[in-house]
Amino acid sequence: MRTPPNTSLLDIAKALGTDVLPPGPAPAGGGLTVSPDGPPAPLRYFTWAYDGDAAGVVYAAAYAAIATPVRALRSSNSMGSPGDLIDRTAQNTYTNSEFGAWAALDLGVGFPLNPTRYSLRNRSDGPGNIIRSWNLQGSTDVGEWSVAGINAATWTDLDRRTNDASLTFSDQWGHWDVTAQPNAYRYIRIIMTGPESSGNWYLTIDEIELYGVVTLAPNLPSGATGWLTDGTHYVPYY
Ligand SMILES: [Ca+2]
Repeated sequence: MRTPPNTSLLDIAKALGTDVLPPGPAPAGGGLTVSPDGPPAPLRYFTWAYDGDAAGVVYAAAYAAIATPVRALRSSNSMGSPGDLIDRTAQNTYTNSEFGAWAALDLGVGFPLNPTRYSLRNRSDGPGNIIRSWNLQGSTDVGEWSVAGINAATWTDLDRRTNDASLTFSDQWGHWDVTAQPNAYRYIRIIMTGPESSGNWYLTIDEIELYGVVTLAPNLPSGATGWLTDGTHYVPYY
């Protein structure tokens, strides 16, 4: 499915009955062409410019079609849906109040990210229940894209924040540097490690954005049938 830049991706995702963003560009059209070879430069840099910018991996996947589609999932959904995390639209969205509530992203096959910084946005209508203690984690072995599959995977802590009061009002963005020396991960999640500002365990993050270095596979990722390029970016297609 080819998505016009100003189309609401969340609407499309919901129309499809999924929180998976629509697939990337088709081989023809949109200024993208098929490359018979692999990417000439294996490293792709996503560098933070400002909170809510267009420079991160999630934005690139959703709007610029220079990354693989991103999937989102949460430990539960009390208000809203996991797609709220990646649609660049302000919502009042949150999980149930539960110990270790989490929100996870799948960056797709052949697109592992070595994260260096991340941004989170607080929900709308959120003077309370603001995240205070969490870990940013990475995984490479999620077997099934489900709550059970994510709970069963191996997760490595990449950044730990405790009683961090950076976020204080509705729709506010914040950003943090990854403090660990990370490897490259296909799966990234935010998991609560302490109660939010109201003493409960609602995860009230409304957006996640990721920055760092992607190392493209030297060969076509499993399942990919070719490479697309616009002259500056390469992405596998399926
Ligand atoms: Ca949102």
